[in-house]
Order: sequence, then C-alpha cells, then structure tokens
Amino acid sequence: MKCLLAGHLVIDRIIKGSRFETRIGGGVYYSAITLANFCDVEVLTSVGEDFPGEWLDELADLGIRLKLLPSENSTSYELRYLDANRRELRLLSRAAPIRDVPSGSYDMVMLNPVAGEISPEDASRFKRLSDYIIADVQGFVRVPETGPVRFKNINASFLRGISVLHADLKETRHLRNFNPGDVEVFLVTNGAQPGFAYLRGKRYTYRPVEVDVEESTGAGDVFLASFAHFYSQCPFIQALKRASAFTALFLEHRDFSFSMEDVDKLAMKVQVERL
Ligand code: INS
Repeated sequence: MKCLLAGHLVIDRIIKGSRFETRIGGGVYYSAITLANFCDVEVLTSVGEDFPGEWLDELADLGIRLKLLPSENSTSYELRYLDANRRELRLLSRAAPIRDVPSGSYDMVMLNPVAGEISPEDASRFKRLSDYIIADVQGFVRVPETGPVRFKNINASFLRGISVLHADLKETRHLRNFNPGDVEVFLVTNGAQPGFAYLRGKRYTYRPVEVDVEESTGAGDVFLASFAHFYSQCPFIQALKRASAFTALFLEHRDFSFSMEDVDKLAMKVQVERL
C-alpha cells in the first residue's frame, strides 16, 4: 500500500514536572512511523535548517521517503504536561506552508497538519490523489500564531466525503457546516476517557485501554494511522478495537516492539457499544 502523508514535522519541547525533553514530533511523524510498520510511506513536509539531521535520518532508516520543502524555520511546539492526558500547547515557531500538491496516485493520503500549513483549498487538491483520504482536524482549527494555542471556527465543508477523520472532543466544537455523517468514519477521542466513533453517521462509543504513562504525545496520530490501516483490512468495529489496543501498546512502549498477537489479545478487552 502506497501512502502519502502531509504535514509539518515538529521540534517538540516536552515539559513534565521538572523534566524537559526535546524530541521529534508532529502528527505526521507519529502517523508515519505507525504506517511504516505496514505500508510504503512518503512524507511531504517542510522544515528549516534548524531541524536536526539525525531525526530525518531516523525516518529514512525506517524506509520512510521524505519530500522536504525548504523553509526558514521549523515548526516547534512546547508541550507542558499537567498530567498524562492534559497539556498546555504553545507554538514557538512555524515552518513554511505546504503548497506543493504532488501529482500521481496513492492508495492512501493522510493530511495531518499541526499549524495551519495545509489550506482548505489545498486539502481539496490533495483529495484528488486517492480514494482513501484520511485527515486530522488539529492543524485546521488552530490559529497559526506563535504563543498559547488558540482555536478558530472553520468552514469544514471541504472535509466532506473523506474516508476517515479524527478530532479530539474540544476540536469538534470548532467545525462549522459539518455533520459526522459527512465522512465515512469520524473518530472523536477524549484522552483516556471514552471516545466516539461514527460509521456513516451511526454513533458508537468505545473505552480506550487504560495505560499508566507519563504523557500521551502522539496518541491521536497513532490511533488515526493505525485505524486507517486496520480499516483497510477489516470491518469497522474490529479496526476500532485494534487501533485502540495498538495505541495503548505504543504509549506503553514508545516504540513498536510488540506483536500483532499482543494487539489482538488486548483488542479483545476494548469495549465498543452502539448508541
Ligand atoms: C505533537 C503531536 C500532536 C500535536 C502536536 C505535536 O508532536 O504530534 O499530535 O498535537 O502539535 O507537537
């Protein structure tokens, strides 16, 4: 399966209590490393000279092909964790927008912007590259200005017709002209709390697997990417259970040193209910 992912790679500055860590991040990063376990992955992004070369090498070592658009700065966020699932986000700098929509066709295209780098108009152009379009709402509803992250309401009609859309519960309040039934699957996460999933407008709730972790950076991105993969292979409820289990195992290990048997075993514990 040939997948194209677009969005900014990020320099994440993560603060947990008195500890501070600088790591590679960005929705596209977590989604790409997830999909690299299953597919042929290409990432379209934009980074500045300040972006550590060894981080890009790590992605190349995973077999991920990078299409880098030049930029003066890189996108960087400060993530201050209040507890495992609550964080304050501050945009420190922002890379150039992603305007170059490639030609060609893909089995999957995922739009995972984090700071307004993909405009709704360009998103519509990306939609022509595949019949299987996946997107995350996060970078469309954030005001792309440095400082504490603020949200804006958007006309979300450009998202209609896509296959799988993810948002966290807070972000859903900023979608105008949009109903869950406008997309095939709409995944709504709420940290460690039960989330919602809509299949063609029909509402389900699921309870994420409990994990004892210090922070949950990338959880939504791993969940979305793993769901997108599983949903291309198996029915909706099974894909939802597997994605939830896969995400829990990733958060616990912070790598992919677990097997599909582990995923399937844990998936059996995920409760899904039709509402
Ligand atoms: C993180 C992560 C999150 C995103 C943050 C980013 O690395 O990918 O999904 O919300 O902006 O810095």
